[in-house]
Amino acid sequence: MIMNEDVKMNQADAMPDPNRRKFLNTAAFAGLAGAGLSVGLSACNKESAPAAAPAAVSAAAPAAAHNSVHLKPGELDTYYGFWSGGHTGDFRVLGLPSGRELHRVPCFVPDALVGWGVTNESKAVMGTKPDGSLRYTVGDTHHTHASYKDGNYDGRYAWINDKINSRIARIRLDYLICDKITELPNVQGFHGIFPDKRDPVDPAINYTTRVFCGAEFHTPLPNDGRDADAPEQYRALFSCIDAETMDVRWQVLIDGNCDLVATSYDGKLAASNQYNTEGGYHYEGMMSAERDACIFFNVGRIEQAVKDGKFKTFGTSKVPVVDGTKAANADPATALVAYVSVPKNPHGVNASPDGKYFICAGKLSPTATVIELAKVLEWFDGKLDDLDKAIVAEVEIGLGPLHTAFDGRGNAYTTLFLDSQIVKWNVEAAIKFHGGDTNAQYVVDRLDVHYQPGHINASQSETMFADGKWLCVGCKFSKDRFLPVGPLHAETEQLVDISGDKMVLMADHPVRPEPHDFIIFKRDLLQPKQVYDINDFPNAVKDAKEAGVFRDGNKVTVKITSLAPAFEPREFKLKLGDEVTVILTNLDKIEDLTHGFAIPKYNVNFIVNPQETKSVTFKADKPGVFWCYCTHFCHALHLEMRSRMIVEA
Ligand code: CUK
Ligand code: CUA
Ligand code: CA
Repeated sequence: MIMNEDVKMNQADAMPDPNRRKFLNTAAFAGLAGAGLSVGLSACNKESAPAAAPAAVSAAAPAAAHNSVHLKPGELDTYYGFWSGGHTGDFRVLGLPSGRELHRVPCFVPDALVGWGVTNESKAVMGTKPDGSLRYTVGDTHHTHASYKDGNYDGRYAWINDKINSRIARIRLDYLICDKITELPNVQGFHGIFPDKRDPVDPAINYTTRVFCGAEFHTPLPNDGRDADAPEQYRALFSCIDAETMDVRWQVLIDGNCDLVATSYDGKLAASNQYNTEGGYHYEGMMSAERDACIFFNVGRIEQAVKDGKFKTFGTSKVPVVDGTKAANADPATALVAYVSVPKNPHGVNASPDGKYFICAGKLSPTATVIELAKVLEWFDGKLDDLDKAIVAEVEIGLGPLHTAFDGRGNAYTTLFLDSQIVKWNVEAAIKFHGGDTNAQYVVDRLDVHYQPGHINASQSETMFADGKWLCVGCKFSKDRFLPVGPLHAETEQLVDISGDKMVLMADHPVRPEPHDFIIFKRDLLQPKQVYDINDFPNAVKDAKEAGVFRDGNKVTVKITSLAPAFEPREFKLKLGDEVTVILTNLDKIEDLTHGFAIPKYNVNFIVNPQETKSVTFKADKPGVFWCYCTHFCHALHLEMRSRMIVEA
């Protein structure tokens, strides 16, 4: 707990502009949100319900008694964070509480450091056109989540979405590399993603075997140019991916759209919030209804329907698609999906760590909706007459609620985009208030953040072991928080100590736009390997004696090894017009001993980590001498580490 005197003093120091909230709210309504949004929100300009209003705003300054974010030199972080990179199409690894970025794993977009999109191996993962060039070179990652076992992370895999081209990438957590990418058929705007936590039927499978993917944009199905102006043909698909093979197992045809995705701890339900149940083409149409929905998928029933052959397919895709439209799912006894109503354009659906609730944030409504999973299952069992009775709370929490995290002590933390705040609220108290107990004070605390927060997450929040220590919030606008660097501002990732009653803002970190979602978990849940196994690479050059030039007509394979400070061979000859494949194995076995391999004028650069093998293929179309050189500082003779490539005219 902070002493009151400290709060006053530090608050004065830390908040130079006491009027910024007024500025932000005005700006948010006039500029960020647009006129239409302020109409949608007019109801919540009035003072909200008594319980929602009174909590004082937390101090914005750190106090010595709280968890320190300052690590001594050489000291290691206690948590890992996995962050989505946004436009850079990558996956980032942070250490917390320091906030230091430790690693980037390229997935959807080429990366010059590791040679992602340059090497044959990475191109095979990314996907190529018939001419061998990359199918896509842009990406937009939003959500990343990791595989589970017994309700906690098991350190096997993480997944991340690419919204632009509807791709899902898997990251192997033993080496922190992307090893598979799948493109979802008949999907545009693949947004929400979440792994399951156990099998709905087989109790022995208490770990992740599926990943669910939501389609945010509705399109004509099939989308082949026929039905652009036929709104009744527009639908979205919810997809299930096999966690091991990364094949698409099945899809569900739904009304409306998907946004974020959540899964239950018992494996029986997956859900997605829906903001465009109207099927609008433009934002006015997408916000015309007072309520939208959270759609629940009954995983066991869907898979039985697929087994029973009750599906169709679209276009050239062979993936079975079951019918999840409202019309086909009115009868609970046979329903595959259930549409629970949620106020206007919800954003975010998050599973509470006690396994009982999913929470949808209102976005255009100042509310959070708490849905009890046991009641949704009762509806499927024919024991609940009205599906909306699964809503156990719908309470006002503030303006523009988006995403929610948990502390494992019964509290939820929701970002308020328009208010530029985090609101901490107690879920059981909210349920009591909703049930008629107007004395139930569900809002516990509020904290100003800087500014316009989107995603939020807390340490272990997405597991059964939420520990209520740290919370991070991704703020979409940094405004005055950092030195100006031109028109493009950094975003602000802020770290908050949530171990006490009051939230305490501990640190600001600039981040290149635009990351969205992230998870935070204890460091002992991840045990990455630091040296590859040479036998994992079928094309490895296992000994310097195997190195050399191997010619078959004009197809040439150059086998190279690296062992600091030399490549083997030290030089090799090619003929103009040769089709060349360079295979490079790094024979160094020492941790951290990485070499690079660049060929001037040939657009080649990649690295090989200890015991790793990579290859590149190119045409020898420029005669001359080219110094292939090591790009990764490895040795006192790093600059001398070269091999001479001679292309004879
Ligand atoms: S969305 Cu980014 S703030 Cu793509 Cu997860 Cu909500
Ligand atoms: Cu090898 Cu630098
Ligand atoms: Ca809507």
